[in-house]
Amino acid sequence: MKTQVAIIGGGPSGLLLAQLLHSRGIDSVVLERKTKDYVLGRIRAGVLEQGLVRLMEEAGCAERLHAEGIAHDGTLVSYGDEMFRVNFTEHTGTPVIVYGQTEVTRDLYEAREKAGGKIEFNVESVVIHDADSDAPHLTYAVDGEARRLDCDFVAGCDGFHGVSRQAIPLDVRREYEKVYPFGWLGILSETPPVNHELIYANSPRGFALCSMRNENLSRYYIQCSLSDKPEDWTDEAFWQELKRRIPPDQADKLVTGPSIEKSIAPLRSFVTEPMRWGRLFLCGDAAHIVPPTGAKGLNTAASDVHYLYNGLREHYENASSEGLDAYSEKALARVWKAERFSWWFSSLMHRYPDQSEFDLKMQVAELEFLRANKAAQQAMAENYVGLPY
Ligand code: FAS
Ligand code: PHB
Repeated sequence: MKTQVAIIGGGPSGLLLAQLLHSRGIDSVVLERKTKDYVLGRIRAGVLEQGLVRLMEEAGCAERLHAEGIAHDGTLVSYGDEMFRVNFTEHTGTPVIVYGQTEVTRDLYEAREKAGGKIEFNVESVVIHDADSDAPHLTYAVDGEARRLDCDFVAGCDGFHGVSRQAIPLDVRREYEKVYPFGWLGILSETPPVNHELIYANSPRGFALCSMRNENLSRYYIQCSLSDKPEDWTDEAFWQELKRRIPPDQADKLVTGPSIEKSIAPLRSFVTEPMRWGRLFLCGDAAHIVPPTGAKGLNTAASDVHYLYNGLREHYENASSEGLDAYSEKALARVWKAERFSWWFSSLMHRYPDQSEFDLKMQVAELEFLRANKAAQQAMAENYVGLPY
């Protein structure tokens, strides 16, 4: 089989790229390791930057997002018994949109299927060949049948555990990593959100986040030990712990209910440089990971897709390699700013096992400064709603 762009990974990065390319008549094939249901069953991001919303519009997939997405003009930040609000719209003129990654992915799958897009599921043993030549190709297997896909370009959209990053030679690749000494235990419950906006809470017992998917589907997280397993936590134990970590007036109105999903995500900051090797381009989690505190994971994958899509479009429409040649540097410039914000907000809101009394004083001082200082809130708002592409 031959295509113009071979895309490894049928998550949001791969699907969004495929749909954008399709909108310009550029052919692609998506190779996905799992089934569509498995991909849609992963509960992940919940907050979209306007940049991703605009890309979904450009891809012709934003109808349900506009109908069901919830605009948030700000967020609450609590520490101890204190709480204040950071107003995104006041500082940036821009809200964020609360709309689950699952729904983004569902919309993209629906659009690809409607357009007759080529997606192969249950793909195994993907190997990238001759990425640093003018004629790369992939080999892989489906149900034990060996297959080959010849292409002009390869987009590595296969996430942190994919194969694309490994195709960049070790003597070329530079990796940067920070592993956090805790994870996030998250649950999904068919209950009304405790508040109409998100609450990020720094409590003596650890971090908590009150989020949502819609007016009757709530998403909550508490910082947990890396040794914890979801089955260690009953629903009741989770609710009791969450109530201890959020302000009392919020805890009093928290509506609890059975969890319909419960999982633990480890937190790490990770970046691979470069994000290009010959005709292989890494996108999204294949190249970088952020702690979810700043809601930057999915949104930084989107800016990668924006840069790569436009580079490929220029190649095919104007025979220009300018966008592709600038891809890695341009994507990384924004990736590192997302890494910084996610690290900063994680450092501000979590309790670390080795924190000294002085460290705790620094956290409170930073929170007090953020609470009182307009410039500090402006900086947080600009990063949270999304820096320019
Ligand atoms: P993805 O990992 O989503 O998709 C990669 C796809 O490639 C997967 O479908 C995988 O099956 C496939 N694949 C892998 N190897 C392959 C191979 N060899 N061959 C073919 N296919 C292969 N971000 C937030 O903003 N907020 C959050 O709360 C949040 N929570 C998260 C929780 C968890 C547990 C994880 C892992 C991530 C979370 N993220 C969160 C980040 C997440 O949203 C990612 O940024 C987003 O999924 C990135 O999308 P992709 O780059 O498409 O990678
Ligand atoms: C979510 O709703 O899953 C979510 C929201 C904001 C974050 C992280 C996760 O920072």
